[in-house]
Amino acid sequence: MTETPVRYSREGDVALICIDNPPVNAIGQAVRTGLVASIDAFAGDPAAKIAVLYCAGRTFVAGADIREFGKPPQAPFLPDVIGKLEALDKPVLCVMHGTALGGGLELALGAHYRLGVPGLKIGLPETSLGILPGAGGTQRLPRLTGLEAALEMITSARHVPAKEALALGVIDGLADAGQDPLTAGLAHAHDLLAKGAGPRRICDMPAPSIAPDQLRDMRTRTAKRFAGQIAQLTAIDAAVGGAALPFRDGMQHERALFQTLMESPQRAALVHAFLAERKVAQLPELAGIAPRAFAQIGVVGGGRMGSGIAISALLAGLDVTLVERDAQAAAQAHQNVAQTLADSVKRGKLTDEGRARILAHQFRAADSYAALSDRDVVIEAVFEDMDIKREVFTQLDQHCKQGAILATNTSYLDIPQIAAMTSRPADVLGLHFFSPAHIMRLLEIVVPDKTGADVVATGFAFGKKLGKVSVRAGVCDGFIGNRILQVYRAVSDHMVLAGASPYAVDRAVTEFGFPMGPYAVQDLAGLDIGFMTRQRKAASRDPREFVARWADVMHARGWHGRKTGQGYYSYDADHPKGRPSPEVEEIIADERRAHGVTPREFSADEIVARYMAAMVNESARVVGEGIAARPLDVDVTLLHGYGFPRWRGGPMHWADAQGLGALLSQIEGFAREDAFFWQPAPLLQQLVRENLSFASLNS
Ligand code: 3H9
Repeated sequence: MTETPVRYSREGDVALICIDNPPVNAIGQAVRTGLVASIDAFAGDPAAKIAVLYCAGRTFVAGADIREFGKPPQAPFLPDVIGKLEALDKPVLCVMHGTALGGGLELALGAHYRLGVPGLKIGLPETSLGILPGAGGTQRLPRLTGLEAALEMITSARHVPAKEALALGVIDGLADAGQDPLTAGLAHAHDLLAKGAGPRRICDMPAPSIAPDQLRDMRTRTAKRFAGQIAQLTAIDAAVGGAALPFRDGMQHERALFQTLMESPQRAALVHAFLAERKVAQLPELAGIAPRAFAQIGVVGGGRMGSGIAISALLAGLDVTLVERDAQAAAQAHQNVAQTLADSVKRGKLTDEGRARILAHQFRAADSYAALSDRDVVIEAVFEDMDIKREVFTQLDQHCKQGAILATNTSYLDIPQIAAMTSRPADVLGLHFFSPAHIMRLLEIVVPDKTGADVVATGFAFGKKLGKVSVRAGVCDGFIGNRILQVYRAVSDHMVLAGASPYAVDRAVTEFGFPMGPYAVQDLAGLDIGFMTRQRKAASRDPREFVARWADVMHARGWHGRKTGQGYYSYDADHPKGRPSPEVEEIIADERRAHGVTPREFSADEIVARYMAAMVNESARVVGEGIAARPLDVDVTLLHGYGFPRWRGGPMHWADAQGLGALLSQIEGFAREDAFFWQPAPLLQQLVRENLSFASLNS
């Protein structure tokens, strides 16, 4: 018999079917083949009265093998394998531990009994990959839980904890704490045999129904929550349509819709996003490099950013000392952290006991750098001013132990210059968090030339511990994300100067899938931030660069965005999200007149075309210059820090899908109007010449 990742054995009258396919027991073709062989072996084994299906390793099956998606499907197909399991005339007990997701849960639903090991989470997260549960999940789960609960699980893609799974009837019981799947499975199988339990097939259970009003509401809510995406509504169609049909026909209905989604660009984009998020931390330079210890964390600065970083580390179980400039500021920082932890309790992210434990044992705020002398990693999060940074890093150099990593959270200052202020530049790097730091998942790990590889490895290990998606970035103004942002903001200003209103730009961009447009985002961040950036760059700016003076006029009037009630939008109690401001349009019109511009119309398509072309072109520069290691690093940065719609995969994935040749021609067309702004990125030109895609640079 050929070796497969599925083992069949027997203990007395209990057959054991064990899937052993690390790391997450994903069901690929070899597992499907192994399952068929084991099912046949069980069926033909007269001594086996019941089978226990379980997994080795850290988790039950985490789903179908995502890496097979987009390739020609190979038999045996998962729905058939599961159908074969369910059709057995001897009972099958499935024991799940870790995460039973997607095809994993669908496999379990084909078994006749289901037992969870405490700590188990179940879910059908396929819609988050742009597909639907395609191995019976939309047909079997509703028969157990009713349509409403099943559709909530399927459309939200959430991981459901064991107790809830039990309450929903998806599992029949929970093993004792500490029992492994095999021991628990054997004990439960003997109980079932003693009770004379036979096969109990979900396919034989009656199909549920849903009231038309309820269905309509659910579709409306889902369409709003997942605007632009197709998988969630299609999954509803599969479940509801299937429930009205005999089981076999329902399965075919599900299969047909599954295949349509499998072919969709959204599936390709979402799977790219999933795999890219995991690949960002896999850098050849870090292979085999052990990180340093990082249990003791120091933070300098207790403002919004510093306290957010501290909370992020505290929630990950690390010990944090935060230093502020004096006792009063330290007390304030302590209060900020305590308040945010209390909010985390309210949001269900932390228990009250957890909050009390953190404050009693894991966290302290001090007013002296000496308090940082035992810290493994210290992150500076003070005001963005080189003189202040100099003061901080000189102090850190004096007080921190040898081997401590000194990190700056700067978003644009020159990190090599900061490193040079210390006697240990190899221990310095950038850890650029995004605000609010305990919520936003992106972490740019900015690596100057002199930084040690083990320091970078520690940055990644630290980011992972905090639950961040960490992306390596090289040194330049804005690193990866803010550098690209500056360019797509600039192109928006170009369009506004030429006649588009800021509101039309925001509308087109949100219709494309961003949660907010560039002007609404500036209002949220504060127009004073943009003003300071313009000031900072004034001296080094190329005179050919267009700078929107209307923004200075607005700033001078004290219109600093949401916090002042007026920015690009006007905010009041009736319009908390803002309404267009005729005065802003007038200020912009003045500037058009000053430039002698006759305003012209911009369609939403043209706005998006220019916005995306500028973003992709700058992204290509960022990769070409080695600021981002690969195109996928840009994609992950924009997805996690800048609201790029996940179902479009990120700018580089999106560009590949459009065709790089077409994009380059478009940029060359724009360059005929403005050759300075629209200089095609050399990497983009090269890829087009060589008929290659950005994806070709990802491996
Ligand atoms: C499906 O089931 C379709 C069916 O309905 C219908 C079929 C007909 N496949 O995330 P981690 C890899 S769709 C292949 O870092 P964690 C992952 O890439 C599927 N590989 O660990 C990584 O590889 P590497 C529905 C997979 O502990 C390694 O495993 N299921 C798969 O942080 C470790 O992963 C899902 O959507 C897979 N399905 O989280 C669940 N899953 O080391 C997707 C993981 O080379 N998976 N890998 O980078 C997850 O959500 C998380 O991986 C999980 C573990 C929570 C399981």
